[in-house]
Amino acid sequence: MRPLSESKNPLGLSTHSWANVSNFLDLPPELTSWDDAGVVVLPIPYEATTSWGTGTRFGPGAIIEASKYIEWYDEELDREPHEVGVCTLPALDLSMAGPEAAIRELRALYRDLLEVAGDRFVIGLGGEHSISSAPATAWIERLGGDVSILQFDAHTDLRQTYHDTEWNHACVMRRVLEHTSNIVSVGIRALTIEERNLIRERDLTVVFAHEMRRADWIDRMLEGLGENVYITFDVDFFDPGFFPATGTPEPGGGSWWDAMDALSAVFRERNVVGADVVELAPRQGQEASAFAAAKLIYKMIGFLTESR
Ligand SMILES: [Mn+2]
Repeated sequence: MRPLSESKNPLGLSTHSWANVSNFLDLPPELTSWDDAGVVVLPIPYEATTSWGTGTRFGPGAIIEASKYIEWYDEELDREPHEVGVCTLPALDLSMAGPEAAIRELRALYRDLLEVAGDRFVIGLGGEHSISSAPATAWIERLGGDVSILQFDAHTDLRQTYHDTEWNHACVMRRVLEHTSNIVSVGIRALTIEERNLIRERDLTVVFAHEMRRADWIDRMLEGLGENVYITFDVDFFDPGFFPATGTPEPGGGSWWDAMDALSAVFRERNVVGADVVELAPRQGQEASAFAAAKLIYKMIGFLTESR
């Protein structure tokens, strides 16, 4: 483990290992300090269990690189959301002693991080989807279960085990389901019959991708959500024609504007407490995907600043 300098480690989280990255949006120093930032970006370049395409460990770096080219002015919101201040933490280097050890380490880190973060909005950058159980369970614990987990995804990820581990990315929502059945999933178009039965048994809200062609799908999503919401956004929610650079692409996904409409509604109508964006697997010739992921995060920051 590499020791951190004082300035790179404002949290006292020195038992974790980190690597340096540049700042999301390439902001000037007065907008990136921990003390003044309203948003915290945590790069988690973790990848151990991807199914098909690998490379999600390069996701955070590609998102931060692409974010340097985003215009700070948002014409839809008619404001400059970057002024909220964004502190990008050093990238987290999780244990390589197997997926369970890594995710347990991340859960402990999130518990500590949310403690010191206070009102700051923490956005985790994956990495593979298995990381999302850490912030989700940290928020469930913190709010005594009073939080809905909103999942944008092609896959339900409700398998008990996959490839001999419960900590596979295909099992992430099953691990969350051990702590809450307050889960709303949007964009789903790949699941097993066992997962379908579990959704019925546990009465989970799912807006399947084919149902997003109906006018009321955002209302259905909102109806399933309580007041507090944590968002986990797997980029394979998007149609691979628009967003090809991901670990497990599925046809028939949501559009950019589907995501914008759903996100602006949830930030407007609910209290969003935190988010993660996972499963970007950067590939040569598909650089637009990293730009889309970076812009997606900036739009979330914009909707957040408008809602507060
Ligand atoms: Mn997925």
